[in-house]
This record gives sequence, structure tokens and C-alpha cells, in this order.
Amino acid sequence: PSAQIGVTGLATMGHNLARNLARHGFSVALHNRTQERVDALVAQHGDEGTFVPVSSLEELAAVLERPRRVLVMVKAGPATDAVIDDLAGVLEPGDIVIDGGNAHFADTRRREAALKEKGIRFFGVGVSGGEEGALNGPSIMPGGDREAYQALAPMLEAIAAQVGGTPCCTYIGPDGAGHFVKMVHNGIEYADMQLIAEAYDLLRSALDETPAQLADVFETWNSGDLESFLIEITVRVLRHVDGATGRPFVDVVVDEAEQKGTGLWTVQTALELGVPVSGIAEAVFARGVSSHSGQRERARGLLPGPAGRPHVDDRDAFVEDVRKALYASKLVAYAQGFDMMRSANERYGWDIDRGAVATIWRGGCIIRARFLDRIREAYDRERELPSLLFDAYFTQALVDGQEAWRRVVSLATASGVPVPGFSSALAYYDALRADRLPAALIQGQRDLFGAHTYRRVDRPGSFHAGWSGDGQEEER
Ligand code: NBP
Repeated sequence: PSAQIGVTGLATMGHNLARNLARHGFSVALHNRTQERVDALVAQHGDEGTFVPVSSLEELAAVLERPRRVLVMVKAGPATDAVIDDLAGVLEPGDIVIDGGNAHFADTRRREAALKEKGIRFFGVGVSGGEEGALNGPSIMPGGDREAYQALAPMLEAIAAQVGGTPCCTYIGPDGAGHFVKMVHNGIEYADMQLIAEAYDLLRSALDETPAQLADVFETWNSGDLESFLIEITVRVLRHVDGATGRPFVDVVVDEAEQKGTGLWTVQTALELGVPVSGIAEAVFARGVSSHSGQRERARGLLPGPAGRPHVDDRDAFVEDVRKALYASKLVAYAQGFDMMRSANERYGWDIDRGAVATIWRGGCIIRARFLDRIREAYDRERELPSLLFDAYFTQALVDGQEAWRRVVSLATASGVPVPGFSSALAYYDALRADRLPAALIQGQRDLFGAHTYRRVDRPGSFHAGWSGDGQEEER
């Protein structure tokens, strides 16, 4: 028997991707460290397509068509390195190894370079959509050698989610570009979730309405610009009633959010690239604050805030203000995330097409949304758009929304409702548009204590002011 592709690592994700491949007519060799997973897949789903079970990597190499294609779906980190090392021992030059796990893009760059020395072509592929997406169509972000992609494209594009006949999979760029884009996706996901949560919190604090009633608000929003998977599931969560107590489900869940690490990677990378991703960072930090239950407990009885709930005269106008604030803040978070790709293109010599990324995020992944069509159109209009905020469509949304955004942040702040996402997005917006920033003062401070020099508004060059001595400015 022979197979067109092999999958090693048949836990949740590998298992479902193997079935997805087989259902699309590809013959799939199955390998897993523990043989039971191979046997279980064949026993339960063997009739879905052509599976070739094998019990060693040598056997896997023997059954695969050339060039061999092996999808690695094992735990990210050292397990992935171990499996790649073992594979390198049984593969030949020209073969293709695909890591579909959640690798850090820097690890992908290192692995790609190491395998290249052996003539093996390595792909780091971001796969988004979780268990369900893996089976029925994920969003796929492949990074690696462009020519080798030709040997993968028919398979990856067939198993990806499809939106209007377009697969949610496209070549992203060399080495770590695919995993980089997956990382940014997850960072944006953090920000989007936080902003929705802040909108809910404000509505809940200000209005005398139950979570189920607020679900109706989100449901209405879901028929407009905000239409997205995350708003859709927000409606479901808010409507959900706890079986044991009959209380709203959100009220019985402990209010401490976890973070698994991709948010951290996004923020770390943004700091290294020098890209301000304040919306994403605030979302990661907000989860951190929520988890500090000891400090929260102590602060509750100690630190004062304003009395009473936010005061709202016109309920519907307030709801509309919150919607606009959410949309504007979301726009900032996405603009910041897409800015990371622009910066990575410069740093790593990639050519990530941001419009194409928006296209493949329209289906399969967690941040899938109508909004992504608008982003794609923005990059169609101007491929090297420096910020999404400068596209005419989005600028108009900010013109329409900025007053509401300010009202919402003012009300939240005055009444002690924390809105780190909304307010940091607004601060970023105002900093970008400011005529002058107090960075001039900071430059003065830096020059005074550390002779770091400054540039002048009226002539070129670097200068150091005469802070002591004769008071003469020197050109440095
Ligand atoms: P896990 O991340 O739980 O990994 C389990 C798999 O890794 C099993 O097949 C296991 O083999 C294998 N494995 C381990 Br652990 N150590 C190994 C080693 N030293 N040598 C060989 N195999 C080893 O599986 P998953 O949840 O399916 O995720 C797979 C990848 O996809 C991960 O990188 C994950 O981050 C990523 N991902 C997950 C999701 C999701 O929603 N779960 C979404 C997107 C991406 P065994 O059966 O012998 O123990």
C-alpha cells in the first residue's frame, strides 16, 4: 500500500486532520508513538477514506509517495524536536516535513534552517479552529519554501475551511512566517475577547438587565459590522443557564481567566519588534489581573471607588455608544496586530500579504468575522497601508464612533468600571493623531541625565544641551 501523506501524532488535532484529509480523497498513512491511537482511528473511522496504519517511522517512510509529506501533530516544544529528529533519520532530500502544532515561530525558523542542511524541506503551519476546525475545515497558515508549497497546496487548500469558494489557506511566507501569523491571530483573539467582555461588563453594570437580556443586545450587534464567531458564542454563553442552580451560567463561573502562552508570545514579540500592541497587551494583562485572586480579595475591602452604578438616561443610546466603542477599539486592536506583520516583513525579509491573511481568517478560525472582508478590501486598495486606521472605510468608522467611544470610556472611568481595552485603544488613537507628544519632554529628561541627545524641530543633527557649565548646546 502507499499513501500521499503521513500524519504522526494522532491526539485530538492529528486524528481529526487525518480524517479530514481522508474525507477529501487523500490516502493517509497513520503513525503515533503509542499504537492504540492508530488502531482506534482505523477501527472507528476506517470507512471514511484510505488509511494506511504503520507502526514505525521507518515503515511510514516506506509507504509514502515521493517526495514524502509528513504532517507532525505532536505536543509543541521538545516533543516536536524529538519527532523531527527521528523523522530526519528516515527521510531523504526533497521530502517535506510539516509541523502543524503551535510552535513558536522562532523554533520554526531554527528547525527550518537545520533541516535545510539535510535537504529536507520544512513547513511551519499554523492551524486554527481547534478540534472542530481540524475535522471540518480549519484556517491554515503555511510557512516554508515557496516551491515546496506546490506539493502541499492541493491537500491543505482542500481540507481548509472554504468561504464563498475560497479556501482559508494560502502561502504566507518563508520559514517562521506561518507560525508568526498564527501567533498574531491568537493575540488578536485575546484582544477581541477582552473588548467584548468589557462591553458586556459595562452594559451589565449600567443597565438593570439579565445576561439573557444582554444576549439579545449582542445578537442584534451580530447582524451588523460586529458580526463574528466571537459575538455569536458570546450570545450563547450569556443565554446559558446553569443546570444545577438555575442561575445565569456567567454568574456561577469563577471570574479568573487563564492564558496559555500565545498571548504572551505575541506581546513579547511585539516588544522586540518595537510595535505598540497595547490592545493585545492589555488583554493579556487583564487576564493576569483577574487571576490575582488574593490581591483582588484584599483590594475589595480596602481601595475605594465611586458609589452607585453608572448612570444612563437613554438606554438605547447608551447601548449604541457601547457598540461603537467596541467597534472602534476592535479596529485599533486589529490594526496593531496587522502592524506586527508589516514590521516582521522588514525584520525577517518576509513579504506577508496582509490582505491575503485577512482572507484566510474569514473562516475556520476563532476570529472569523465579516469585518475581515473590510480589512481585505482595505489592503486591496493599498497593499502597503501603514495602518488599517488610515483606510477610508475605517477612518469613517472612527469619525462616526469617536465621540461615543469617549463617552463610554468617561462613564466607565467615572463610575469605576475597568475598561483597560477600550481606554488603551482610545489612548493609542489619540496618541497617533496628536500634533505634539510629550515625548519631547522625555527626550529632554534623557538628554539631561544620560546625554542621550535629541533632534531639533528646526534643523537636522543630534544635539546635547548645556545642562551644566556654560549652557551652550553642542552638536553631537
Ligand atoms: P497534544 O498537544 O496533547 O500532544 C499529544 C500528541 O503528542 C500525542 O500523539 C502524543 O503521543 C504525542 N507525543 C508527545 Br505528548 N510526546 C511525544 C514524543 N516525545 N514523541 C512522539 N510523540 C509524542 O495533542 P493535540 O491537542 O492534538 O495538539 C497537537 C498540536 O496541535 C500541539 O502542538 C497543539 O498545541 C496544536 N494545536 C492544538 C489545538 C487544539 O485545539 N487542541 C489547536 C491548534 C493547534 P502519545 O499518544 O504516544 O502520547
